[in-house]
Amino acid sequence: DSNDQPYRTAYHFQPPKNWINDPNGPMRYGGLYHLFYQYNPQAAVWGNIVWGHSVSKDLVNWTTLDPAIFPSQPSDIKGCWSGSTTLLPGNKPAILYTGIDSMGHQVQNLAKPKNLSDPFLKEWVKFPQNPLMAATSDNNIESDFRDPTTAWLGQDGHWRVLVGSKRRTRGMALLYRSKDFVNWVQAKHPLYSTKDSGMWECPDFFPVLKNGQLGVDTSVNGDHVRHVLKASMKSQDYYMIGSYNAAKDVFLPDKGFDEFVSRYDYGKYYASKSFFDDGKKRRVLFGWVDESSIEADDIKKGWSGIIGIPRAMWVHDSGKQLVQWPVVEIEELRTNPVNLPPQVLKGGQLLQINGVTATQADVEISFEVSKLIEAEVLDNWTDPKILCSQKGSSIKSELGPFGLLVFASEGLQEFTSVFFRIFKYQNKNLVLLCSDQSRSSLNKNNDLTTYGAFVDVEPLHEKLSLRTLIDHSVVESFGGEGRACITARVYPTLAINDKAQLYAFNNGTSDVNITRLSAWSMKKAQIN
Ligand code: DQQ
Repeated sequence: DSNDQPYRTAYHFQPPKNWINDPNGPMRYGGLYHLFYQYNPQAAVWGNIVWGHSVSKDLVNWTTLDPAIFPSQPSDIKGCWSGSTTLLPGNKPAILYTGIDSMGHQVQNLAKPKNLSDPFLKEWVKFPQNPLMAATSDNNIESDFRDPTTAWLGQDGHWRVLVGSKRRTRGMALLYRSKDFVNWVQAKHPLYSTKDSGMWECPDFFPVLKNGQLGVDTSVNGDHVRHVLKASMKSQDYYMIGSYNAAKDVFLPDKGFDEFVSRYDYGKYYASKSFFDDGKKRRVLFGWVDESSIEADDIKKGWSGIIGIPRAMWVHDSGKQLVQWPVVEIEELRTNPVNLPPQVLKGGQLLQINGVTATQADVEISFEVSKLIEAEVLDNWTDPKILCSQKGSSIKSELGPFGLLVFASEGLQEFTSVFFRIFKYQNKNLVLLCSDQSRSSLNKNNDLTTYGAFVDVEPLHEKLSLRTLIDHSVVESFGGEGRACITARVYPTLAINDKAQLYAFNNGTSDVNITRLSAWSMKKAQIN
């Protein structure tokens, strides 16, 4: 009940209890969405890892089934770690996953459904020949050879798959090829590697259309697509956009993408995985959103880890970045709309948004600024996260901060602020989006780190839009129509249940216009 569990999410996915981390092998099969995830059946902390399994008709409501993959062979007896599904010809799913063998080594294993006519795919049969890939002496056999991707089919009829690894400090995606999905041979060169990036966890590699928002199957290649390479490292999911040279089997990042700089999300979001949804013809992304609380508190509440709202993902018209947006289905949960008329938000003004359930809401707000001459000048490029922590929501400038105060307690002892600030940098306008957790809870044991990202919008010609999904302990924000995403976890002690309040605020000295403010309470999804 929500009084004992004020932080439990109402529409972000989580199993009934215990620990989860990475989403694994998402796919659509027989009209159902399948989501697997790293799961500890015994406790709210990492350990005893199996593949938890849940299914959904709409990516919103989920039914949890028994774990699909759990230790049972010498090749996975110490754990069933991350991996992916591939749909083989004839629409036959296959799971490639990392097993921890009896020696503690990381190896790659194959499993297939026992009964293809069961839409729930409850039972999975492991290949007796497992493991199908073991590290060679080159790779860091013991600790760094894991997380196979969805495989793709080349023109030559051979499958390719990536496995995350590193050589000394160089992170890389190792490439393997197979004719029959059983016998895999390592290619001489990795698909791609970068120096000093460390181990690449959970790589993902897939095509995106150059134009438009639709997705394509993972095996598609040609002039009409770009390729995205994503790797998880240093607690963050980085990506590059580039092209896949199928003849040489290498990835070539576009100009400006020669290093891992761009991120799916600039908050807490890790080990994500995408899949092609052949129902709605889109690419959908799932990501793990870890807790920001201490382990003792996770044990007390009996669970840890959630999955971010599934996001449709495509390339922005500029070609320079990806755009992510919550799948449309989530809007079915919207209820009791509150629409405020366009209005001026004065410098220093706090505008309460009444009539929505402030702990369980979807808010869309757009701002327009007229006097950009007043933007603060930034002399040196600074990491946006550092800029956001130096200039929190209470530090005034001429233009901003302005945005939303969520999970605000009466009297504002607690609040989380998601806001914009505009700078002038090298004579251009630079828009910063921040998610400031520093005042989110009186319980200072929580990780209260502030997050920040630049949003590639031109505030003179475009609205500054922000959509924030609020869900008890989640603040999942999409700035600039999905051009910058920041997810945060917060654990207010006062601003819980019906005590939480929601505001729009402008802490700058100049007025800004709110051109749109729509908010909805969100119904509880049927999860579990
Ligand atoms: N989590 C899994 C690994 C992966 C890591 C283990 C990423 O396979 O590299 O639970 O969070």
